[in-house]
Amino acid sequence: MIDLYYWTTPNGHKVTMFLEEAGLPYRIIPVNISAGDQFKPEFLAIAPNNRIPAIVDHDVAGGPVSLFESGAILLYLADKIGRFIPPAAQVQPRAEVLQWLFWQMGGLGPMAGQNHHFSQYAPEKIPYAINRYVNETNRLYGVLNKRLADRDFMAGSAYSIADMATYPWIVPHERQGQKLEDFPHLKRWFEAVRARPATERAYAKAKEVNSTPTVSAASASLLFNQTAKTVAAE
Ligand SMILES: N[C@@H](CCC(=O)N[C@@H](CS)C(=O)NCC(=O)O)C(=O)O
Repeated sequence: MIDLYYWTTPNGHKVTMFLEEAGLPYRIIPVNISAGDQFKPEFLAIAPNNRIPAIVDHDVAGGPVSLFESGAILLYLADKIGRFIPPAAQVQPRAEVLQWLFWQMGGLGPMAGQNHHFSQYAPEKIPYAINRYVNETNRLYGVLNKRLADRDFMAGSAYSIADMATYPWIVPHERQGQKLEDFPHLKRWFEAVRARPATERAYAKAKEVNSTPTVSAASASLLFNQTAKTVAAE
């Protein structure tokens, strides 16, 4: 059994998408980041960065194993079951998955996250910041669109953890100031991933856990005023 520390945000969806694809048994432990659950000592013991998702895998000899960071979790789980990433012996096919997984982790996720922040949540509308992140998101959509022009999925013909990492960050494309019509190959891929039964189950599960927006007037100060003091040892 895998314990998934989860909230209903893009980085959380990545892991439910994987677990639903894989058919691995798991238990969701909601970490309501709007209410401050991410600062509870029992969560910080597993996820010292006070961010979801995190997992504890009890089904390991000598375990349990605990992990935070969605990219690390996807890679660990894919290697665990030998699916959604080729094995190390297939050097180039595995590298295709890794580079696009890390492209999402280091590029699309952080840039789209700042896009959401400055376009929607910042109390001050700062045109420079909004343009910077909307444009950077647009550039990344263009890179992905080009990549998908001649292959079904990001790493090639097989659905992989790179696709699972990326899809939840394309779901809010309207909030990111992007039009999927401008990116026909990305749109085709997006619709194909959306139609996968495991994706549908993952998003249905999210609705069971929480149906309210994570960022509200009440939660904004908790989410957007964090410093080292917030996570300092007691
Ligand atoms: N790089 C991290 C980012 C995780 C992350 O930003 N999680 C957000 C939700 S999508 C969170 O837990 N936020 C809580 C907070 O800001 O206190 C990952 O991919 O796991």
